[in-house]
Amino acid sequence: MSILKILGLVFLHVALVTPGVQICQDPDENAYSIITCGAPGKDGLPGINGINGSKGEKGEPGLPGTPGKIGQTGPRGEQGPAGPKGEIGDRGASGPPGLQGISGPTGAKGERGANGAPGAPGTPGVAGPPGPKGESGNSGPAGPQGPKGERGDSMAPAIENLKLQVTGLDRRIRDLQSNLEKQGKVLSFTKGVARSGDKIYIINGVEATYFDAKASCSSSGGQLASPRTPEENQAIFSLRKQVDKHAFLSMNDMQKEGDFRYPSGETIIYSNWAPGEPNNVGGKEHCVEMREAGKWNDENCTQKRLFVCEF
Ligand SMILES: [Ca+2]
Ligand SMILES: [Ca+2]
Repeated sequence: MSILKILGLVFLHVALVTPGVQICQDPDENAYSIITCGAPGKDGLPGINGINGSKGEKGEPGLPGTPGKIGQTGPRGEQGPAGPKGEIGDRGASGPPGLQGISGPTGAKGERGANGAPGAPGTPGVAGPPGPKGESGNSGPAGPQGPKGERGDSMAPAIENLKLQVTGLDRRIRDLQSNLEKQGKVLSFTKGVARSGDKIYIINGVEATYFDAKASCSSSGGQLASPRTPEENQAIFSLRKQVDKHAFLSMNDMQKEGDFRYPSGETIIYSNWAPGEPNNVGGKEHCVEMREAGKWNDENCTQKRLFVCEF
């Protein structure tokens, strides 16, 4: 028999001995219902608190609470890494013009410009020294007879005539002295002499640059040889042949390339160029030398050459 049945029987027995209590059979024979039949009893004393039940399961999360107050500003953090490069912005408007720059370095020298227009005539130069006395001209026709003069001193005309003769002789002596000095210079210079017509050509055997040769001839009263005919060229060549050295002549094309002129500025009227000359080698040949067989070559003026003076 189970404990529940024993307790049921005890409880039934108590009920039966208690007035006003009726026991009713329940269809379930293992159960009994007690029904109070008499007057209701008084409330009993409160029972002792029961033992705490087992802990229930965790309930659902409650609703979010209200936001708290904003806290104080924290200390500044360290600078983060540089961000990615941004896109190129739009081109800005043109700025104001800059200040003028400083002058650049001086450029290279330009080429020589064209010749300018001829200038106005210059003032006349100082008159040169008197030239040599000319030859006496032919006597002119006799003039008309003059009026008869007064009677004078019989010796006076003779004395006056003598004075004139002395003056003339004095002038001739000075001319002769000048010619002697000139010939002395020429003779000191001479190593060879040649003639053609009224021209005299002389060499002294010395070699010099064109410029020194020109100055040497001028100091002796002459100039560098300037042959104007085949005969004159041949006379000069006879001197050149004696020393077998190339000889400077006077002509040059210093003013204009290829335009050979005499020292007077006159364009040459005769030439005897060697084949292929003048060729202006290196752009530096502006003087003329006489070579073998009397042929001409344009040569650098700074070369040293025999030179021929012309008187
Ligand atoms: Ca030349
Ligand atoms: Ca040449």
